[in-house]
Amino acid sequence: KKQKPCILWFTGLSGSGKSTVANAVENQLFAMKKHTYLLDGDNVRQGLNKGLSFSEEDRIENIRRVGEVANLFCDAGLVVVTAFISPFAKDRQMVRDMAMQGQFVEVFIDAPLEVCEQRDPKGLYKKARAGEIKDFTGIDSPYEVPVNPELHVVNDGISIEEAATEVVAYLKKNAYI
Ligand code: GGZ
Repeated sequence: KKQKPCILWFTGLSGSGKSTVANAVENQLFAMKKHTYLLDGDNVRQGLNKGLSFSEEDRIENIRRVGEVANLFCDAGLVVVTAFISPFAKDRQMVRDMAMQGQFVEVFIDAPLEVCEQRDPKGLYKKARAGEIKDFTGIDSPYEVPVNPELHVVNDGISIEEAATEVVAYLKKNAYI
């Protein structure tokens, strides 16, 4: 069966598991011989979006460009997976509006701030608390919780594989794959 291209737009706090779950989703899809492309805040900000800060204005531009690139890959027929905090509801709406009807799947990777802060894989929350990083999402910059995401994954107390399986199940159920 042919796959139907879509953009799997992951949103969530730093440390919520977006990138990890996105990677696991990609691996599961690869095993099913589906063609995917992953865009991740971590690497996109070192290349395409090098020079953009975490000010509100630059975050908007970060998300806008990613939305455009995601559309290109989607046009090429891929299941595009993006992993950006994308903290502002209006910016998520912007990329949704940029996508073709029915091709945008918003996936809220939901882990409580306390949990993310405890994980703190890169020590960024610690630095933000100490005032060494400013405008840090969840600390002194807002995260607007998605109101109507296509998929809400509570990534607290479940394994990465389980979280990824929820996403893949959604894609199957809705005939994307
Ligand atoms: C949020 C920041 C910040 C600030 C650096 N606020 O957990 P990480 O480290 O690996 O992922 C985070 C990444 C966020 O980039 P995004 O492009 O996803 O953000 S946005 O969608 O809001 O544009 C975090 C790191 O960059 N990081 N400074 N101030 N996250």
